[in-house]
Amino acid sequence: MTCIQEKTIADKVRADFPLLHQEVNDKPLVYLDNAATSQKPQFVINALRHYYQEYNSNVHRGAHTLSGKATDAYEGARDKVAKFVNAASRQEIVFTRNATEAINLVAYSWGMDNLQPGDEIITTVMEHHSNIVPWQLIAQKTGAVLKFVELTAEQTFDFAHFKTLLSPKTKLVSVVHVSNTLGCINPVAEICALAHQHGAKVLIDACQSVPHMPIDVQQIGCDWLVASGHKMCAPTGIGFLYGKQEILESMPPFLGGGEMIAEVFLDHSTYGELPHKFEAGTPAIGEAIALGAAVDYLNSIGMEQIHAYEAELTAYLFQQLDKIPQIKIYGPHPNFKGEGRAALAAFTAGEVHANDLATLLDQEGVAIRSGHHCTQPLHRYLGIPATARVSLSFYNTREEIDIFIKSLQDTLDFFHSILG
Ligand code: C6P
Repeated sequence: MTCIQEKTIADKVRADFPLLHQEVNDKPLVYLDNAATSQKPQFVINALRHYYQEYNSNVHRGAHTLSGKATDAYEGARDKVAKFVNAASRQEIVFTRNATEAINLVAYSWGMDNLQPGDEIITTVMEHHSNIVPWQLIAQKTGAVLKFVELTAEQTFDFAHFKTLLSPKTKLVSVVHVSNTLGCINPVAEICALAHQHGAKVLIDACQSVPHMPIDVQQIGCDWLVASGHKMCAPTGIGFLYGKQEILESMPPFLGGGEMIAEVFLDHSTYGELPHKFEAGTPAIGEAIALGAAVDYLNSIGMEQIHAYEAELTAYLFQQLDKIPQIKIYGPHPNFKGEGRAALAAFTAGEVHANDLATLLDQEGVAIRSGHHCTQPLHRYLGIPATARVSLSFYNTREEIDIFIKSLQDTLDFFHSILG
């Protein structure tokens, strides 16, 4: 009897990604650095090329046909992003360069206006530098104080500790949804509900969740949420800030210049409506349009389906990594279905340095990341200088995980043969 295997999502979509079909160091590329940046489907590349070849024009200012076309496509991309995260209105989506710029926008615009000496900002020890450094800068300027939620024994968000940090002094909670190092999925809806009971606002860094699972900002209940396009099949140079309309309306502009004004006089200016108030200067038009195409592409596969397939891959990855005794993975372990954490694993391998591992794996065509992944405080908290990190996407396959595991095992065997 022949058994016909059902096609996986990866089987169906791999042909869409031109970059995946190449050799690196004379070996077929196995790209497992998706948390750093995702690859781009031809559909998205075409959207960018099409803009530059067919209707490159500035937006919101030209009476001519091409400018109208560019404006419609740019604003159409905003509608797509708004729907993708279930924002209540398109005014709630501000295009930024990336998630980092979106956090800085909130830190400078809202933070400088609303934080006083002694006010408290709660964040966590697992944050990316992008969700620590802007708050340090604002704390230095305003006299606000930073507090950090620590980890549970399973290396997840310690909710009990979070509760002890909340007080009437808490003005802001800024938390990552999915850690880029621990892979834990934080209980963001519960965090928002509790923070709001204490009168604090909440920002969610959704860089590592938006590309991998359905996101509903209204269900989460956050005040702001940020993400980067380049991690969700779109180009670099484009990201977005979601903010509740009444909060964005109450915030002053972050950057001043063209596009964001209503009227300019020599001694003062009035500002445009949302979201333009926060989009000073000529935006990344083609990149925003391509982000809209990336949203269309992800929707055509389905975010539920992507999440479920990546969970299967996660279960398989952990089964295989667990067979190698020297490997210590950080963050929570998934259940047998691969649920309970994101599709990435940051790990150490005994005495072998993560950078050496990544360099030798690269010789086998396997791309992983090594170092601190912009979470130096977390690495310090865990008492380790660096980790190697493998991070998956919906276009990865079990066969690629097998190649990674074999290369990893061969590399470790090599090191043990020379280190004794
Ligand atoms: N993490 C990684 O390899 P930008 O640079 O603005 O696009 O994204 C910043 C950022 C913010 N938060 C989280 C949770 C992130 O993972 C990142 C980017 C990459 O893990 C590059 S350091």
